[in-house]
Formats: sequence, C-alpha cells, structure tokens
Amino acid sequence: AHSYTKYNTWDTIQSWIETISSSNADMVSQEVIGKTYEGRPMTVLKIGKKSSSTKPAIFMDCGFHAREWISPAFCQWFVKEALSTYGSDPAMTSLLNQMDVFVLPVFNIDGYEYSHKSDRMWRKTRSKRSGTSCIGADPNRNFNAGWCTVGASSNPCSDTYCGSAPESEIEAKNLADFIRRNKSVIMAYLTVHSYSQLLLFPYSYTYQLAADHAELLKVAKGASAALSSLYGTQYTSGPGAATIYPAAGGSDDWAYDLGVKYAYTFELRDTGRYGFLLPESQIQPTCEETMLAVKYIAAHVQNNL
Ligand code: 0X9
Ligand code: ZN
Ligand code: ZN
Repeated sequence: AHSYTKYNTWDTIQSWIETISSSNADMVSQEVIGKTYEGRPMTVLKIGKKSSSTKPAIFMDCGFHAREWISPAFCQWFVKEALSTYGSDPAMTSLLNQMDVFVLPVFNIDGYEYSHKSDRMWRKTRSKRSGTSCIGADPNRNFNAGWCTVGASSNPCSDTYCGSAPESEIEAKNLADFIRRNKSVIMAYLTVHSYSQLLLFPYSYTYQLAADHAELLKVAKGASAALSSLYGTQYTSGPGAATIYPAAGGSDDWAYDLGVKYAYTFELRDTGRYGFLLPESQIQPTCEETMLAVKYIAAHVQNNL
C-alpha cells in the first residue's frame, strides 16, 4: 500500500497518481508527456486552483537517478502537502491561486523500477544500444547544455555516460519537449536529487557565472536558511561547477539556457552516512524541511512575476 513515509515502488506510485488526481479533481490534472524506454507512462501532475486564464507555473521533477529514492518520496510529499494545506496555509493558498505547479513524480521510471527489483545502486536509464552490452545513459548528462564536454563519459559502460546525442534518452526528450512546449508559462525549474545537502544552480558545464548569479545565490541562501530553520540541517548553495563538480548535459543548465531563470538542483539528505540508502525514518523530516526551501523559492518567483 502507498505510504508517504515509505519508499514506494513504481506500481504503488502509479496507482497513487490515479487516486490523488481523482480525489482532488478540482485542483489536479494529469498529462502523460510520453513513455519511458520500457513503455511506462511519464505523468505530470498539474497542481493549482483552476482558472479561466493561463497561469504562470513552476516545474519540479524527481527521480532522475534511479537509486536516489528520497527524491520521488519528496515529490509525493509535496503533492500531498500542497493539496492538504491549500485553503489553510496562506503561502500555499496564494501560490496555488496564482500559479500552477507541474510535478513529475518519477522521471527515470525504468531505472527506479530496476533499483527496486535488481540493483539498488542503479543510476542510469535502461535503454539498449547496439555495439555494447552496457545499458542506459545518465539522464543528467543527456541534455543539450555543453553536452558531453566535461564531467561526463562517452563510454556506454560508465555511470555518467552522456548518451549517443543530446536527448538520445526518450525520457530526456519527453521532458525537454514538455518544457519547450510550456516555455512561456514555466518560470522555475526544480530538479530533486540526493545526496549531499546542496542547493545548486547554473552553471555546471562551465565555471562562468550565470547572468542571474547574484539573484540565484541570494534566493538559494534564503531557501537554505528556511530549510535549516526546522531541524538545523545545513545546506551549501552555489553554482554546480564550483560547488559539486563540473558536469555538462544537466537539465538545470539546459532549462536555464532555454530561458527558465530560476533553475535549481536540490541534493537532499544526507551528507554520506547513509547516502543513497537514507532510512525511511528520515523521509518525513527530510520532506518537511525541503518543503520550506521549495516554498521559499516559490514565494520569490511569485513576488517577481
Ligand atoms: O551529477 C549529477 O547529476 C548531480 N549529482 S548526483 O549525485 N545526484 O548525481 C548534480 C547535478 C548538478 N547539475 C549539473 N551537473 N548540471
Ligand atoms: Zn542525482
Ligand atoms: Zn507537513
């Protein structure tokens, strides 16, 4: 059965998507943005008060990397929290009245499933290619942002394989197509990973500072402070290249260069004690503190529409 404090399997998440949509039909709509390599539907949930005019939006995805299980857990938590606090929490109410939040609960569904069934430490997609028995590409090296120039491998057997071309992975193409299609309304792009307790923003494919560096840093610092106010969890924020490592082909850099100014990558708990194997007992505190950071960013975006 589905639980917000457990790591749910894809089947459970898929039925949760149906249930949460039908029981909140006034606030939630679904769009299948395409299928994964193995044919699973990638469903984006649009959360917000229905409106006759088109609303500006925030896009958030989880589950890029298969083994980062806390990430899909956060997207599920976010949807629950958004729906259950709309109407009582003034910030959430105002946000969802004025904006929509697009949530893709699991981006790399095939990999997520594989990490449950076969290899807990799987990272990549599950696509096959000719000439090698190695499977998958790193979806966060597969976007068209300095593609495969740094911090990525052209070896299909590597965990950071950039793929045969930008958007060679169907999941990356589906997401990029959705964002291109909705470019005029998407004001922020949030992508949730683990672990290291970082809040990163462009660039990662170069050490050059983003044109909006000062604002991105200020908002990241504010969001990190909001996050730590709950349990004292410390986050470091900064541009990806200088803060974690240079790595090209990421979705954050790609979205930013497309024109989505507020492009952030979260690296959730912890700093390495459990790493990707974060105990289920930490799902609730991790999600509650991360909500504060996401809401901080959302409020800033809302104030700058
Ligand atoms: O390497 C990554 O893709 C991310 N770290 S992880 O441990 N979750 O794999 C960091 C992504 C930072 N952004 C870019 N490299 N564009
Ligand atoms: Zn990751
Ligand atoms: Zn809560």
